[in-house]
Amino acid sequence: MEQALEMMLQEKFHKGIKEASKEEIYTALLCVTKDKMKGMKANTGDRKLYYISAEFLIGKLLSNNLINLGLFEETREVLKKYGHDITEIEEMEPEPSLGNGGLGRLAACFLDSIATLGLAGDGVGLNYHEGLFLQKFADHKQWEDKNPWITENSWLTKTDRHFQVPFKDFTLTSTMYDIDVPGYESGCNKLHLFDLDTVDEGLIHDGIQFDKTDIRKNLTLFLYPDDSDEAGHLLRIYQQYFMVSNAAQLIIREAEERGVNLYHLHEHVCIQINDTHPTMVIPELIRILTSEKGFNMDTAVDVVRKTCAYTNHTILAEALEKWPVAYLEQVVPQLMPIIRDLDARVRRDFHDERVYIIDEQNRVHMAHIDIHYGYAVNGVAALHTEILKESELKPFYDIYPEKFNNKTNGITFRRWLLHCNHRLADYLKELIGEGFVKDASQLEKLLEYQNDEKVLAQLKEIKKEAKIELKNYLKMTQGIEIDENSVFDIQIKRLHEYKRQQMNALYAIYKYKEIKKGNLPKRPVTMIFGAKAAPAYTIAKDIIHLILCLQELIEKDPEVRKYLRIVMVENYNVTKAEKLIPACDISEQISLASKEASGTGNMKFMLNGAVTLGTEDGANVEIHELVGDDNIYIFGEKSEKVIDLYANASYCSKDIYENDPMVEELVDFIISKDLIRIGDPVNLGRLYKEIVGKDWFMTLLDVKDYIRTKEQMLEDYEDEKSWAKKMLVNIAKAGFFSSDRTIAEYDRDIWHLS
Ligand code: 26Q
Repeated sequence: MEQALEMMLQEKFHKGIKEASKEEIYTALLCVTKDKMKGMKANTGDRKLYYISAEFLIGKLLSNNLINLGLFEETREVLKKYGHDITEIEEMEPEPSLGNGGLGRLAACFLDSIATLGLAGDGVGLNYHEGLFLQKFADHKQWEDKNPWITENSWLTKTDRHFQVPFKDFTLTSTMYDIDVPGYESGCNKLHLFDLDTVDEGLIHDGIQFDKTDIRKNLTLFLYPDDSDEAGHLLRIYQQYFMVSNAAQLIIREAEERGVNLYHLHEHVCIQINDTHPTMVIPELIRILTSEKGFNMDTAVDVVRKTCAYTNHTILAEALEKWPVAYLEQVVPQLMPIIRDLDARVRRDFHDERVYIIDEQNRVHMAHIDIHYGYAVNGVAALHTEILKESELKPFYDIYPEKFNNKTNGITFRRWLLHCNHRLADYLKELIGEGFVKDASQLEKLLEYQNDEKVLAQLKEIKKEAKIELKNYLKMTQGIEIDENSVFDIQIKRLHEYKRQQMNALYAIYKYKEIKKGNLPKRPVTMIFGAKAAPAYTIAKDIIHLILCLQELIEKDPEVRKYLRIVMVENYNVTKAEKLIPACDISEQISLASKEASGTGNMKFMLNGAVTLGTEDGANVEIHELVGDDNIYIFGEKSEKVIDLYANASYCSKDIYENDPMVEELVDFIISKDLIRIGDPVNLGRLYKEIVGKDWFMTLLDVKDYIRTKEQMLEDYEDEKSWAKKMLVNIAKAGFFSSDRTIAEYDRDIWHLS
């Protein structure tokens, strides 16, 4: 590495390692690493997977690529020798923000595990120039700005693959960019990101505003542009079709290059559809096979059905995509005859309007296309899959029980342990050997040490060091100084009412009032939030406003801030997650039971020795089963009860508010003089009204049990040894949540690549 780096620096900047700036070293390391990956062998196999996703939240790549190439330690030492610190070099890399949250990060973890298991599988998505917006706080509110990440030297490699993508009024020529995906001690795969040469950042003004109708210039500017209006919806359809038409053409081209007989495509190709966003790949493939490759419709449908599999990530009705026929006619009229034909087949075979593709309001149900015309449907955690089978998708499960299966999500331990928590990873290697890196189940060897006081003390020490590092980072980035001896209680995830950040805010109000009354906690608590709200999601932004107002109220109150702090981290992203997660004591996983399909942050926290405070929702259920009652804090109503409340429309937040003085006092504080003095009465008033009058995600149902349980947790934290044992058990049992396990299951049950 030393020689390669030295040569690259000379070539690019005429400098040696010692004199080069951090930026120059970063750039040179990027180029050296790219060269090394070029020389790697590609994973190959008879059947190749294409994982199509509108999001790939890959995070910074330098360190992870070095780890997977087995070059990280050596590089760190070389840099150290010349007086550079690799963590400072890492900071130079811009984070590609090609995702919103869980679904995009899952796709990135999957790419890492697919490559690591030596499977032939590439990602296919879009090269958004600005990705997701950059979040800024001012006036205690979220503001959005553009977030450019593509610099002259980046991980992208421009290829000479181009395809023609036909829309109603014009045809666009695409360009394919590739990012290498090296496996850990294994071969290399690719992430293919399609783009348009004509896209123009100059279209953007006033934050993230732009002309939504100029498709040639805007198509790949942003991830999910504001979809609050019709032009936004149409642009989303343009993006989706551009993505899948390129994918379909690439898949067929590569199959032909491999000499595959297209009538046997399914034996050599498998397509995973990540949520419904890439669903149009099904009619697009059928269109190409019938109009260009001489297939008749029956055969095309049959081959495509044996090729495609679908993953569902949500049961929120409002997140299930249903496109008006009129929109599709306006953007991709060539698909409509095919979609109508697919619908007619369903109507012929099943006399149940709940499973039709086109409903009586003339909307196309994208998930219905996936389920009828794919060969597998999976949920992302055991509870989620059961809910799909028993309620949300029951009519489909009754027709195709054999298609449904569960694949509990996972995370890559390379990023979420080896990279983000070197101290813990090194200590684990010392204790139980390196085997766990490739076989995560070996983490259970740690259980032998659960009563070993030295080991328990060392785990606490590692946590303390991570807390100090986070403290320094927050001081540097946000000018806020927190206390490493306080309990770090962290909720980081997209802002959504179902995730119930507002319930956590009500806890903050509770604690604030207790401290004011003189009921002082034994140890200070630092509540940390990180969350972006969709730009058009008004209530989500109001919740951010509440949290920022509470933060300010407490910061200005010398009496309270000794015992309670709130920090809302600005522009939460993968890079920040990597700093927050190792430092966490209490992992907040408090969604309304039945609403969080899985969650993956919950897994990252447990792997890094945090204890979960959560509802019986998503993968929390499986975490609970693995660690047992003593090592997790569960509260709140169960999913059956919640589903029942929705079915009977029998939840009434106002009843709880009016009949419980404690709840009333907490909610009233949102519009108290203390907060209105700091914040905006419009935002706070609207949020107050929402919680009292609607509370669709039932905050008030669980808030008291939540407060009680968190208080218990804080008390238990004081028993140092028993808390450290909980940390140890959580780490030891996290092996199940390795995405290597998840991917091995996808391969065994769905993909059959190996
Ligand atoms: C749909 C229609 C129109 C516009 C946008 C969308 C849209 C965009 C993004 C719908 C859903 C998403 C993202 C969903 C997501 O991130 N789901 C999460 O997936 C994780 C991985 O499976 C789970 O762990 C989380 O529980 C789930 O919320």
